[in-house]
Amino acid sequence: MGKSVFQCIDAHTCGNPVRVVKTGAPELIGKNMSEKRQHFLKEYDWIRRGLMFEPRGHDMMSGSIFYPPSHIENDLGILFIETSGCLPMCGHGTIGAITIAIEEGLIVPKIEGKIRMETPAGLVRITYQKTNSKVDWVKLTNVKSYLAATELKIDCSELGELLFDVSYGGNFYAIVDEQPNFTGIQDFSANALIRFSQEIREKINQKYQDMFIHPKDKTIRDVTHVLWAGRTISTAATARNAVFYGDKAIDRSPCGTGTSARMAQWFAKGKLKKGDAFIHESFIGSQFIGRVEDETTLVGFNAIVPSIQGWARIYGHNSITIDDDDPYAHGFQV
Ligand code: PYC
Repeated sequence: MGKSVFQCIDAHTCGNPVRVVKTGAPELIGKNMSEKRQHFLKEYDWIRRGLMFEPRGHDMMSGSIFYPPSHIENDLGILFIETSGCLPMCGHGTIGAITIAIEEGLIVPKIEGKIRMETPAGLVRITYQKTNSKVDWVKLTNVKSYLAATELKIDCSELGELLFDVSYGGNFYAIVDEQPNFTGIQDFSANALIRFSQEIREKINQKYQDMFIHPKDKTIRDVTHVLWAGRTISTAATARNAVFYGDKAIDRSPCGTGTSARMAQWFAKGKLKKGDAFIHESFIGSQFIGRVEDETTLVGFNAIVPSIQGWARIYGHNSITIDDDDPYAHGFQV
């Protein structure tokens, strides 16, 4: 491979990193972003590892690459790269990537203030507000989200038996609500939540093997994220979470796909109605505004169309080299 140089723009969405690869990414083959995601994973995963893992990245690192859309009516396609792999959909990644794309002039939307974006999980519609050259906020209307299973049980060696639900919001989430063996995220450190998550995610995917597969795209499967609930910090917030992803990450943002999954769970349980605002607070206290935009169905499941609104700030322009003469060219994890 020799030496490859990637021009990147770094930002954070409500505290969680977003690294957009502006130049240096490969062309991908496929009819849609789901097929292009498979091509990338097969041939170019070294780019993801090099840009996301240490020493060029870190446990929370997350990024994206823009591609031309497959359909003329859409503005762009996006590939999400992350420490865990290539996510089908990423909410904080979308908010950060769109903020970068607009502020840096990387895309020119067909209609000012509106973007149609192809993701591996499906079409995401976006609106944003700009003041002078700055994007104030980005709102995404996400893919159909649904509650897939409720009141499942798993054993956690430190906490004991836990009840959890599984909900889809662009990724499959195990959602652990407050219960006798888990009193809420306010009572635990990030390191403890990471430890519990690593153990239960593996056990869930063993015990409930082949149970969580997207009804329309079999490449989207298994519980990849764990959402732990807890007491809010702000009285204005509806709920708070700590979302575990990758191998050692707790999302610093309220997590867009996690918020979508959470709203689908609440909607199915009658705790949220169409049109209700759902202010979701992250582990560090940053907030997204979620909303149930519509009720729908997804191959036999009752589903919702959720929206998420949040903000991002650009903090760096980076020229990153991945050179085969570097023993850590393709990154490492400890
Ligand atoms: O915002 O959807 C999200 C997300 C997924 C993993 C980290 N953040």
